[in-house]
Amino acid sequence: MLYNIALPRRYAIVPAQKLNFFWSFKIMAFIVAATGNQHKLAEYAQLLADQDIEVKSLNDYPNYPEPEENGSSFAENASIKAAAASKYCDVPAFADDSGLEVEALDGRPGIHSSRYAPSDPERIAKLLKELEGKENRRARFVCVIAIAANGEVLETFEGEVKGTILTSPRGENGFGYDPIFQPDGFDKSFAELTQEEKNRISHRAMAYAKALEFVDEELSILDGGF
Ligand code: ITT
Repeated sequence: MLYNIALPRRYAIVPAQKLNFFWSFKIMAFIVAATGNQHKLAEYAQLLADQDIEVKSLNDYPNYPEPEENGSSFAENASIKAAAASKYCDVPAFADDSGLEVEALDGRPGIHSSRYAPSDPERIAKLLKELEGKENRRARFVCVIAIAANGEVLETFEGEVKGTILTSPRGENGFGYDPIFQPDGFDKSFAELTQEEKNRISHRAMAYAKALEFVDEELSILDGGF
C-alpha cells in the first residue's frame, strides 16, 4: 500500500541511522528526484514504474535554489545535489550525476558533459570535431546516483555502459550525446533505441539497479524486524 503522507521531520527521519531512514522511506513512500533534466525524469519514471514509490521532482519545488555542482567527481556532484534537495524539501532525495568519458580525450567531457557546450547539437558537434582523425573512439557513459536524507548522503551507486563514438549523429530518441553513442553489442546508437531498450542497458539503469537492491535489502531487514 502506498502511504503518500509527509510526516513531521522529527518522526520521519533520524539522521545517520539508515534503518530509520528506510523505515521513514517505507512509510512515506515518496522521494524527490533532484534534477531539472526532463529527459532524466522520463527515464526515472520508467525505471521506477514497478516500485511502490512516488517520485516527486524539483518541479514540485519552484523556488528551489540549485546548489553549485563544484565537485571533482560524479559521486561528489551527485552527493551535492541529493544532499541539498533532501535538506530543502525535507524528504529523502536522490540525484544522479552522469556524463560521457571519451578515451582519446583523456576522459573528457566527463563531469563537464553538460557544460561542454551550450546545447545538445553543439556538444555533439564539438565532440565530433575533437575526435576528427583519432582512431580510438572508445567511450563510456557513467552515472552515479546518491541517496540522501536530512542533508546527509547515505550511499552512492555507480553504473556504466561502454561503447563507441559514431562519426555522425543517428536517431531521434533520448537526449544529450545519445545520437553519437553506440553501446557495445548493438548496431544502433542510443538515440535509435527505444527508451525501454536503453533502460535495459544504460549507465543510469545499472546505477538504479544497485540503488534499488540496496533499498530492498534494507526494507527486507525492516520487514523482519517490525
Ligand atoms: P541535473 O544536474 O539537473 O540532473 P544535468 O543535465 O545538468 O541535470 P548532469 O550534470 O548529470 O545533468 O550532466 C549530465 C550530462 O551528461 C547531460 O546533460 C548530457 O549531456 C550527458 N548525459 C548524461 N546521461 C546521458 C544519457 O543517458 N544520454 C545522453 N547524454 C547523457
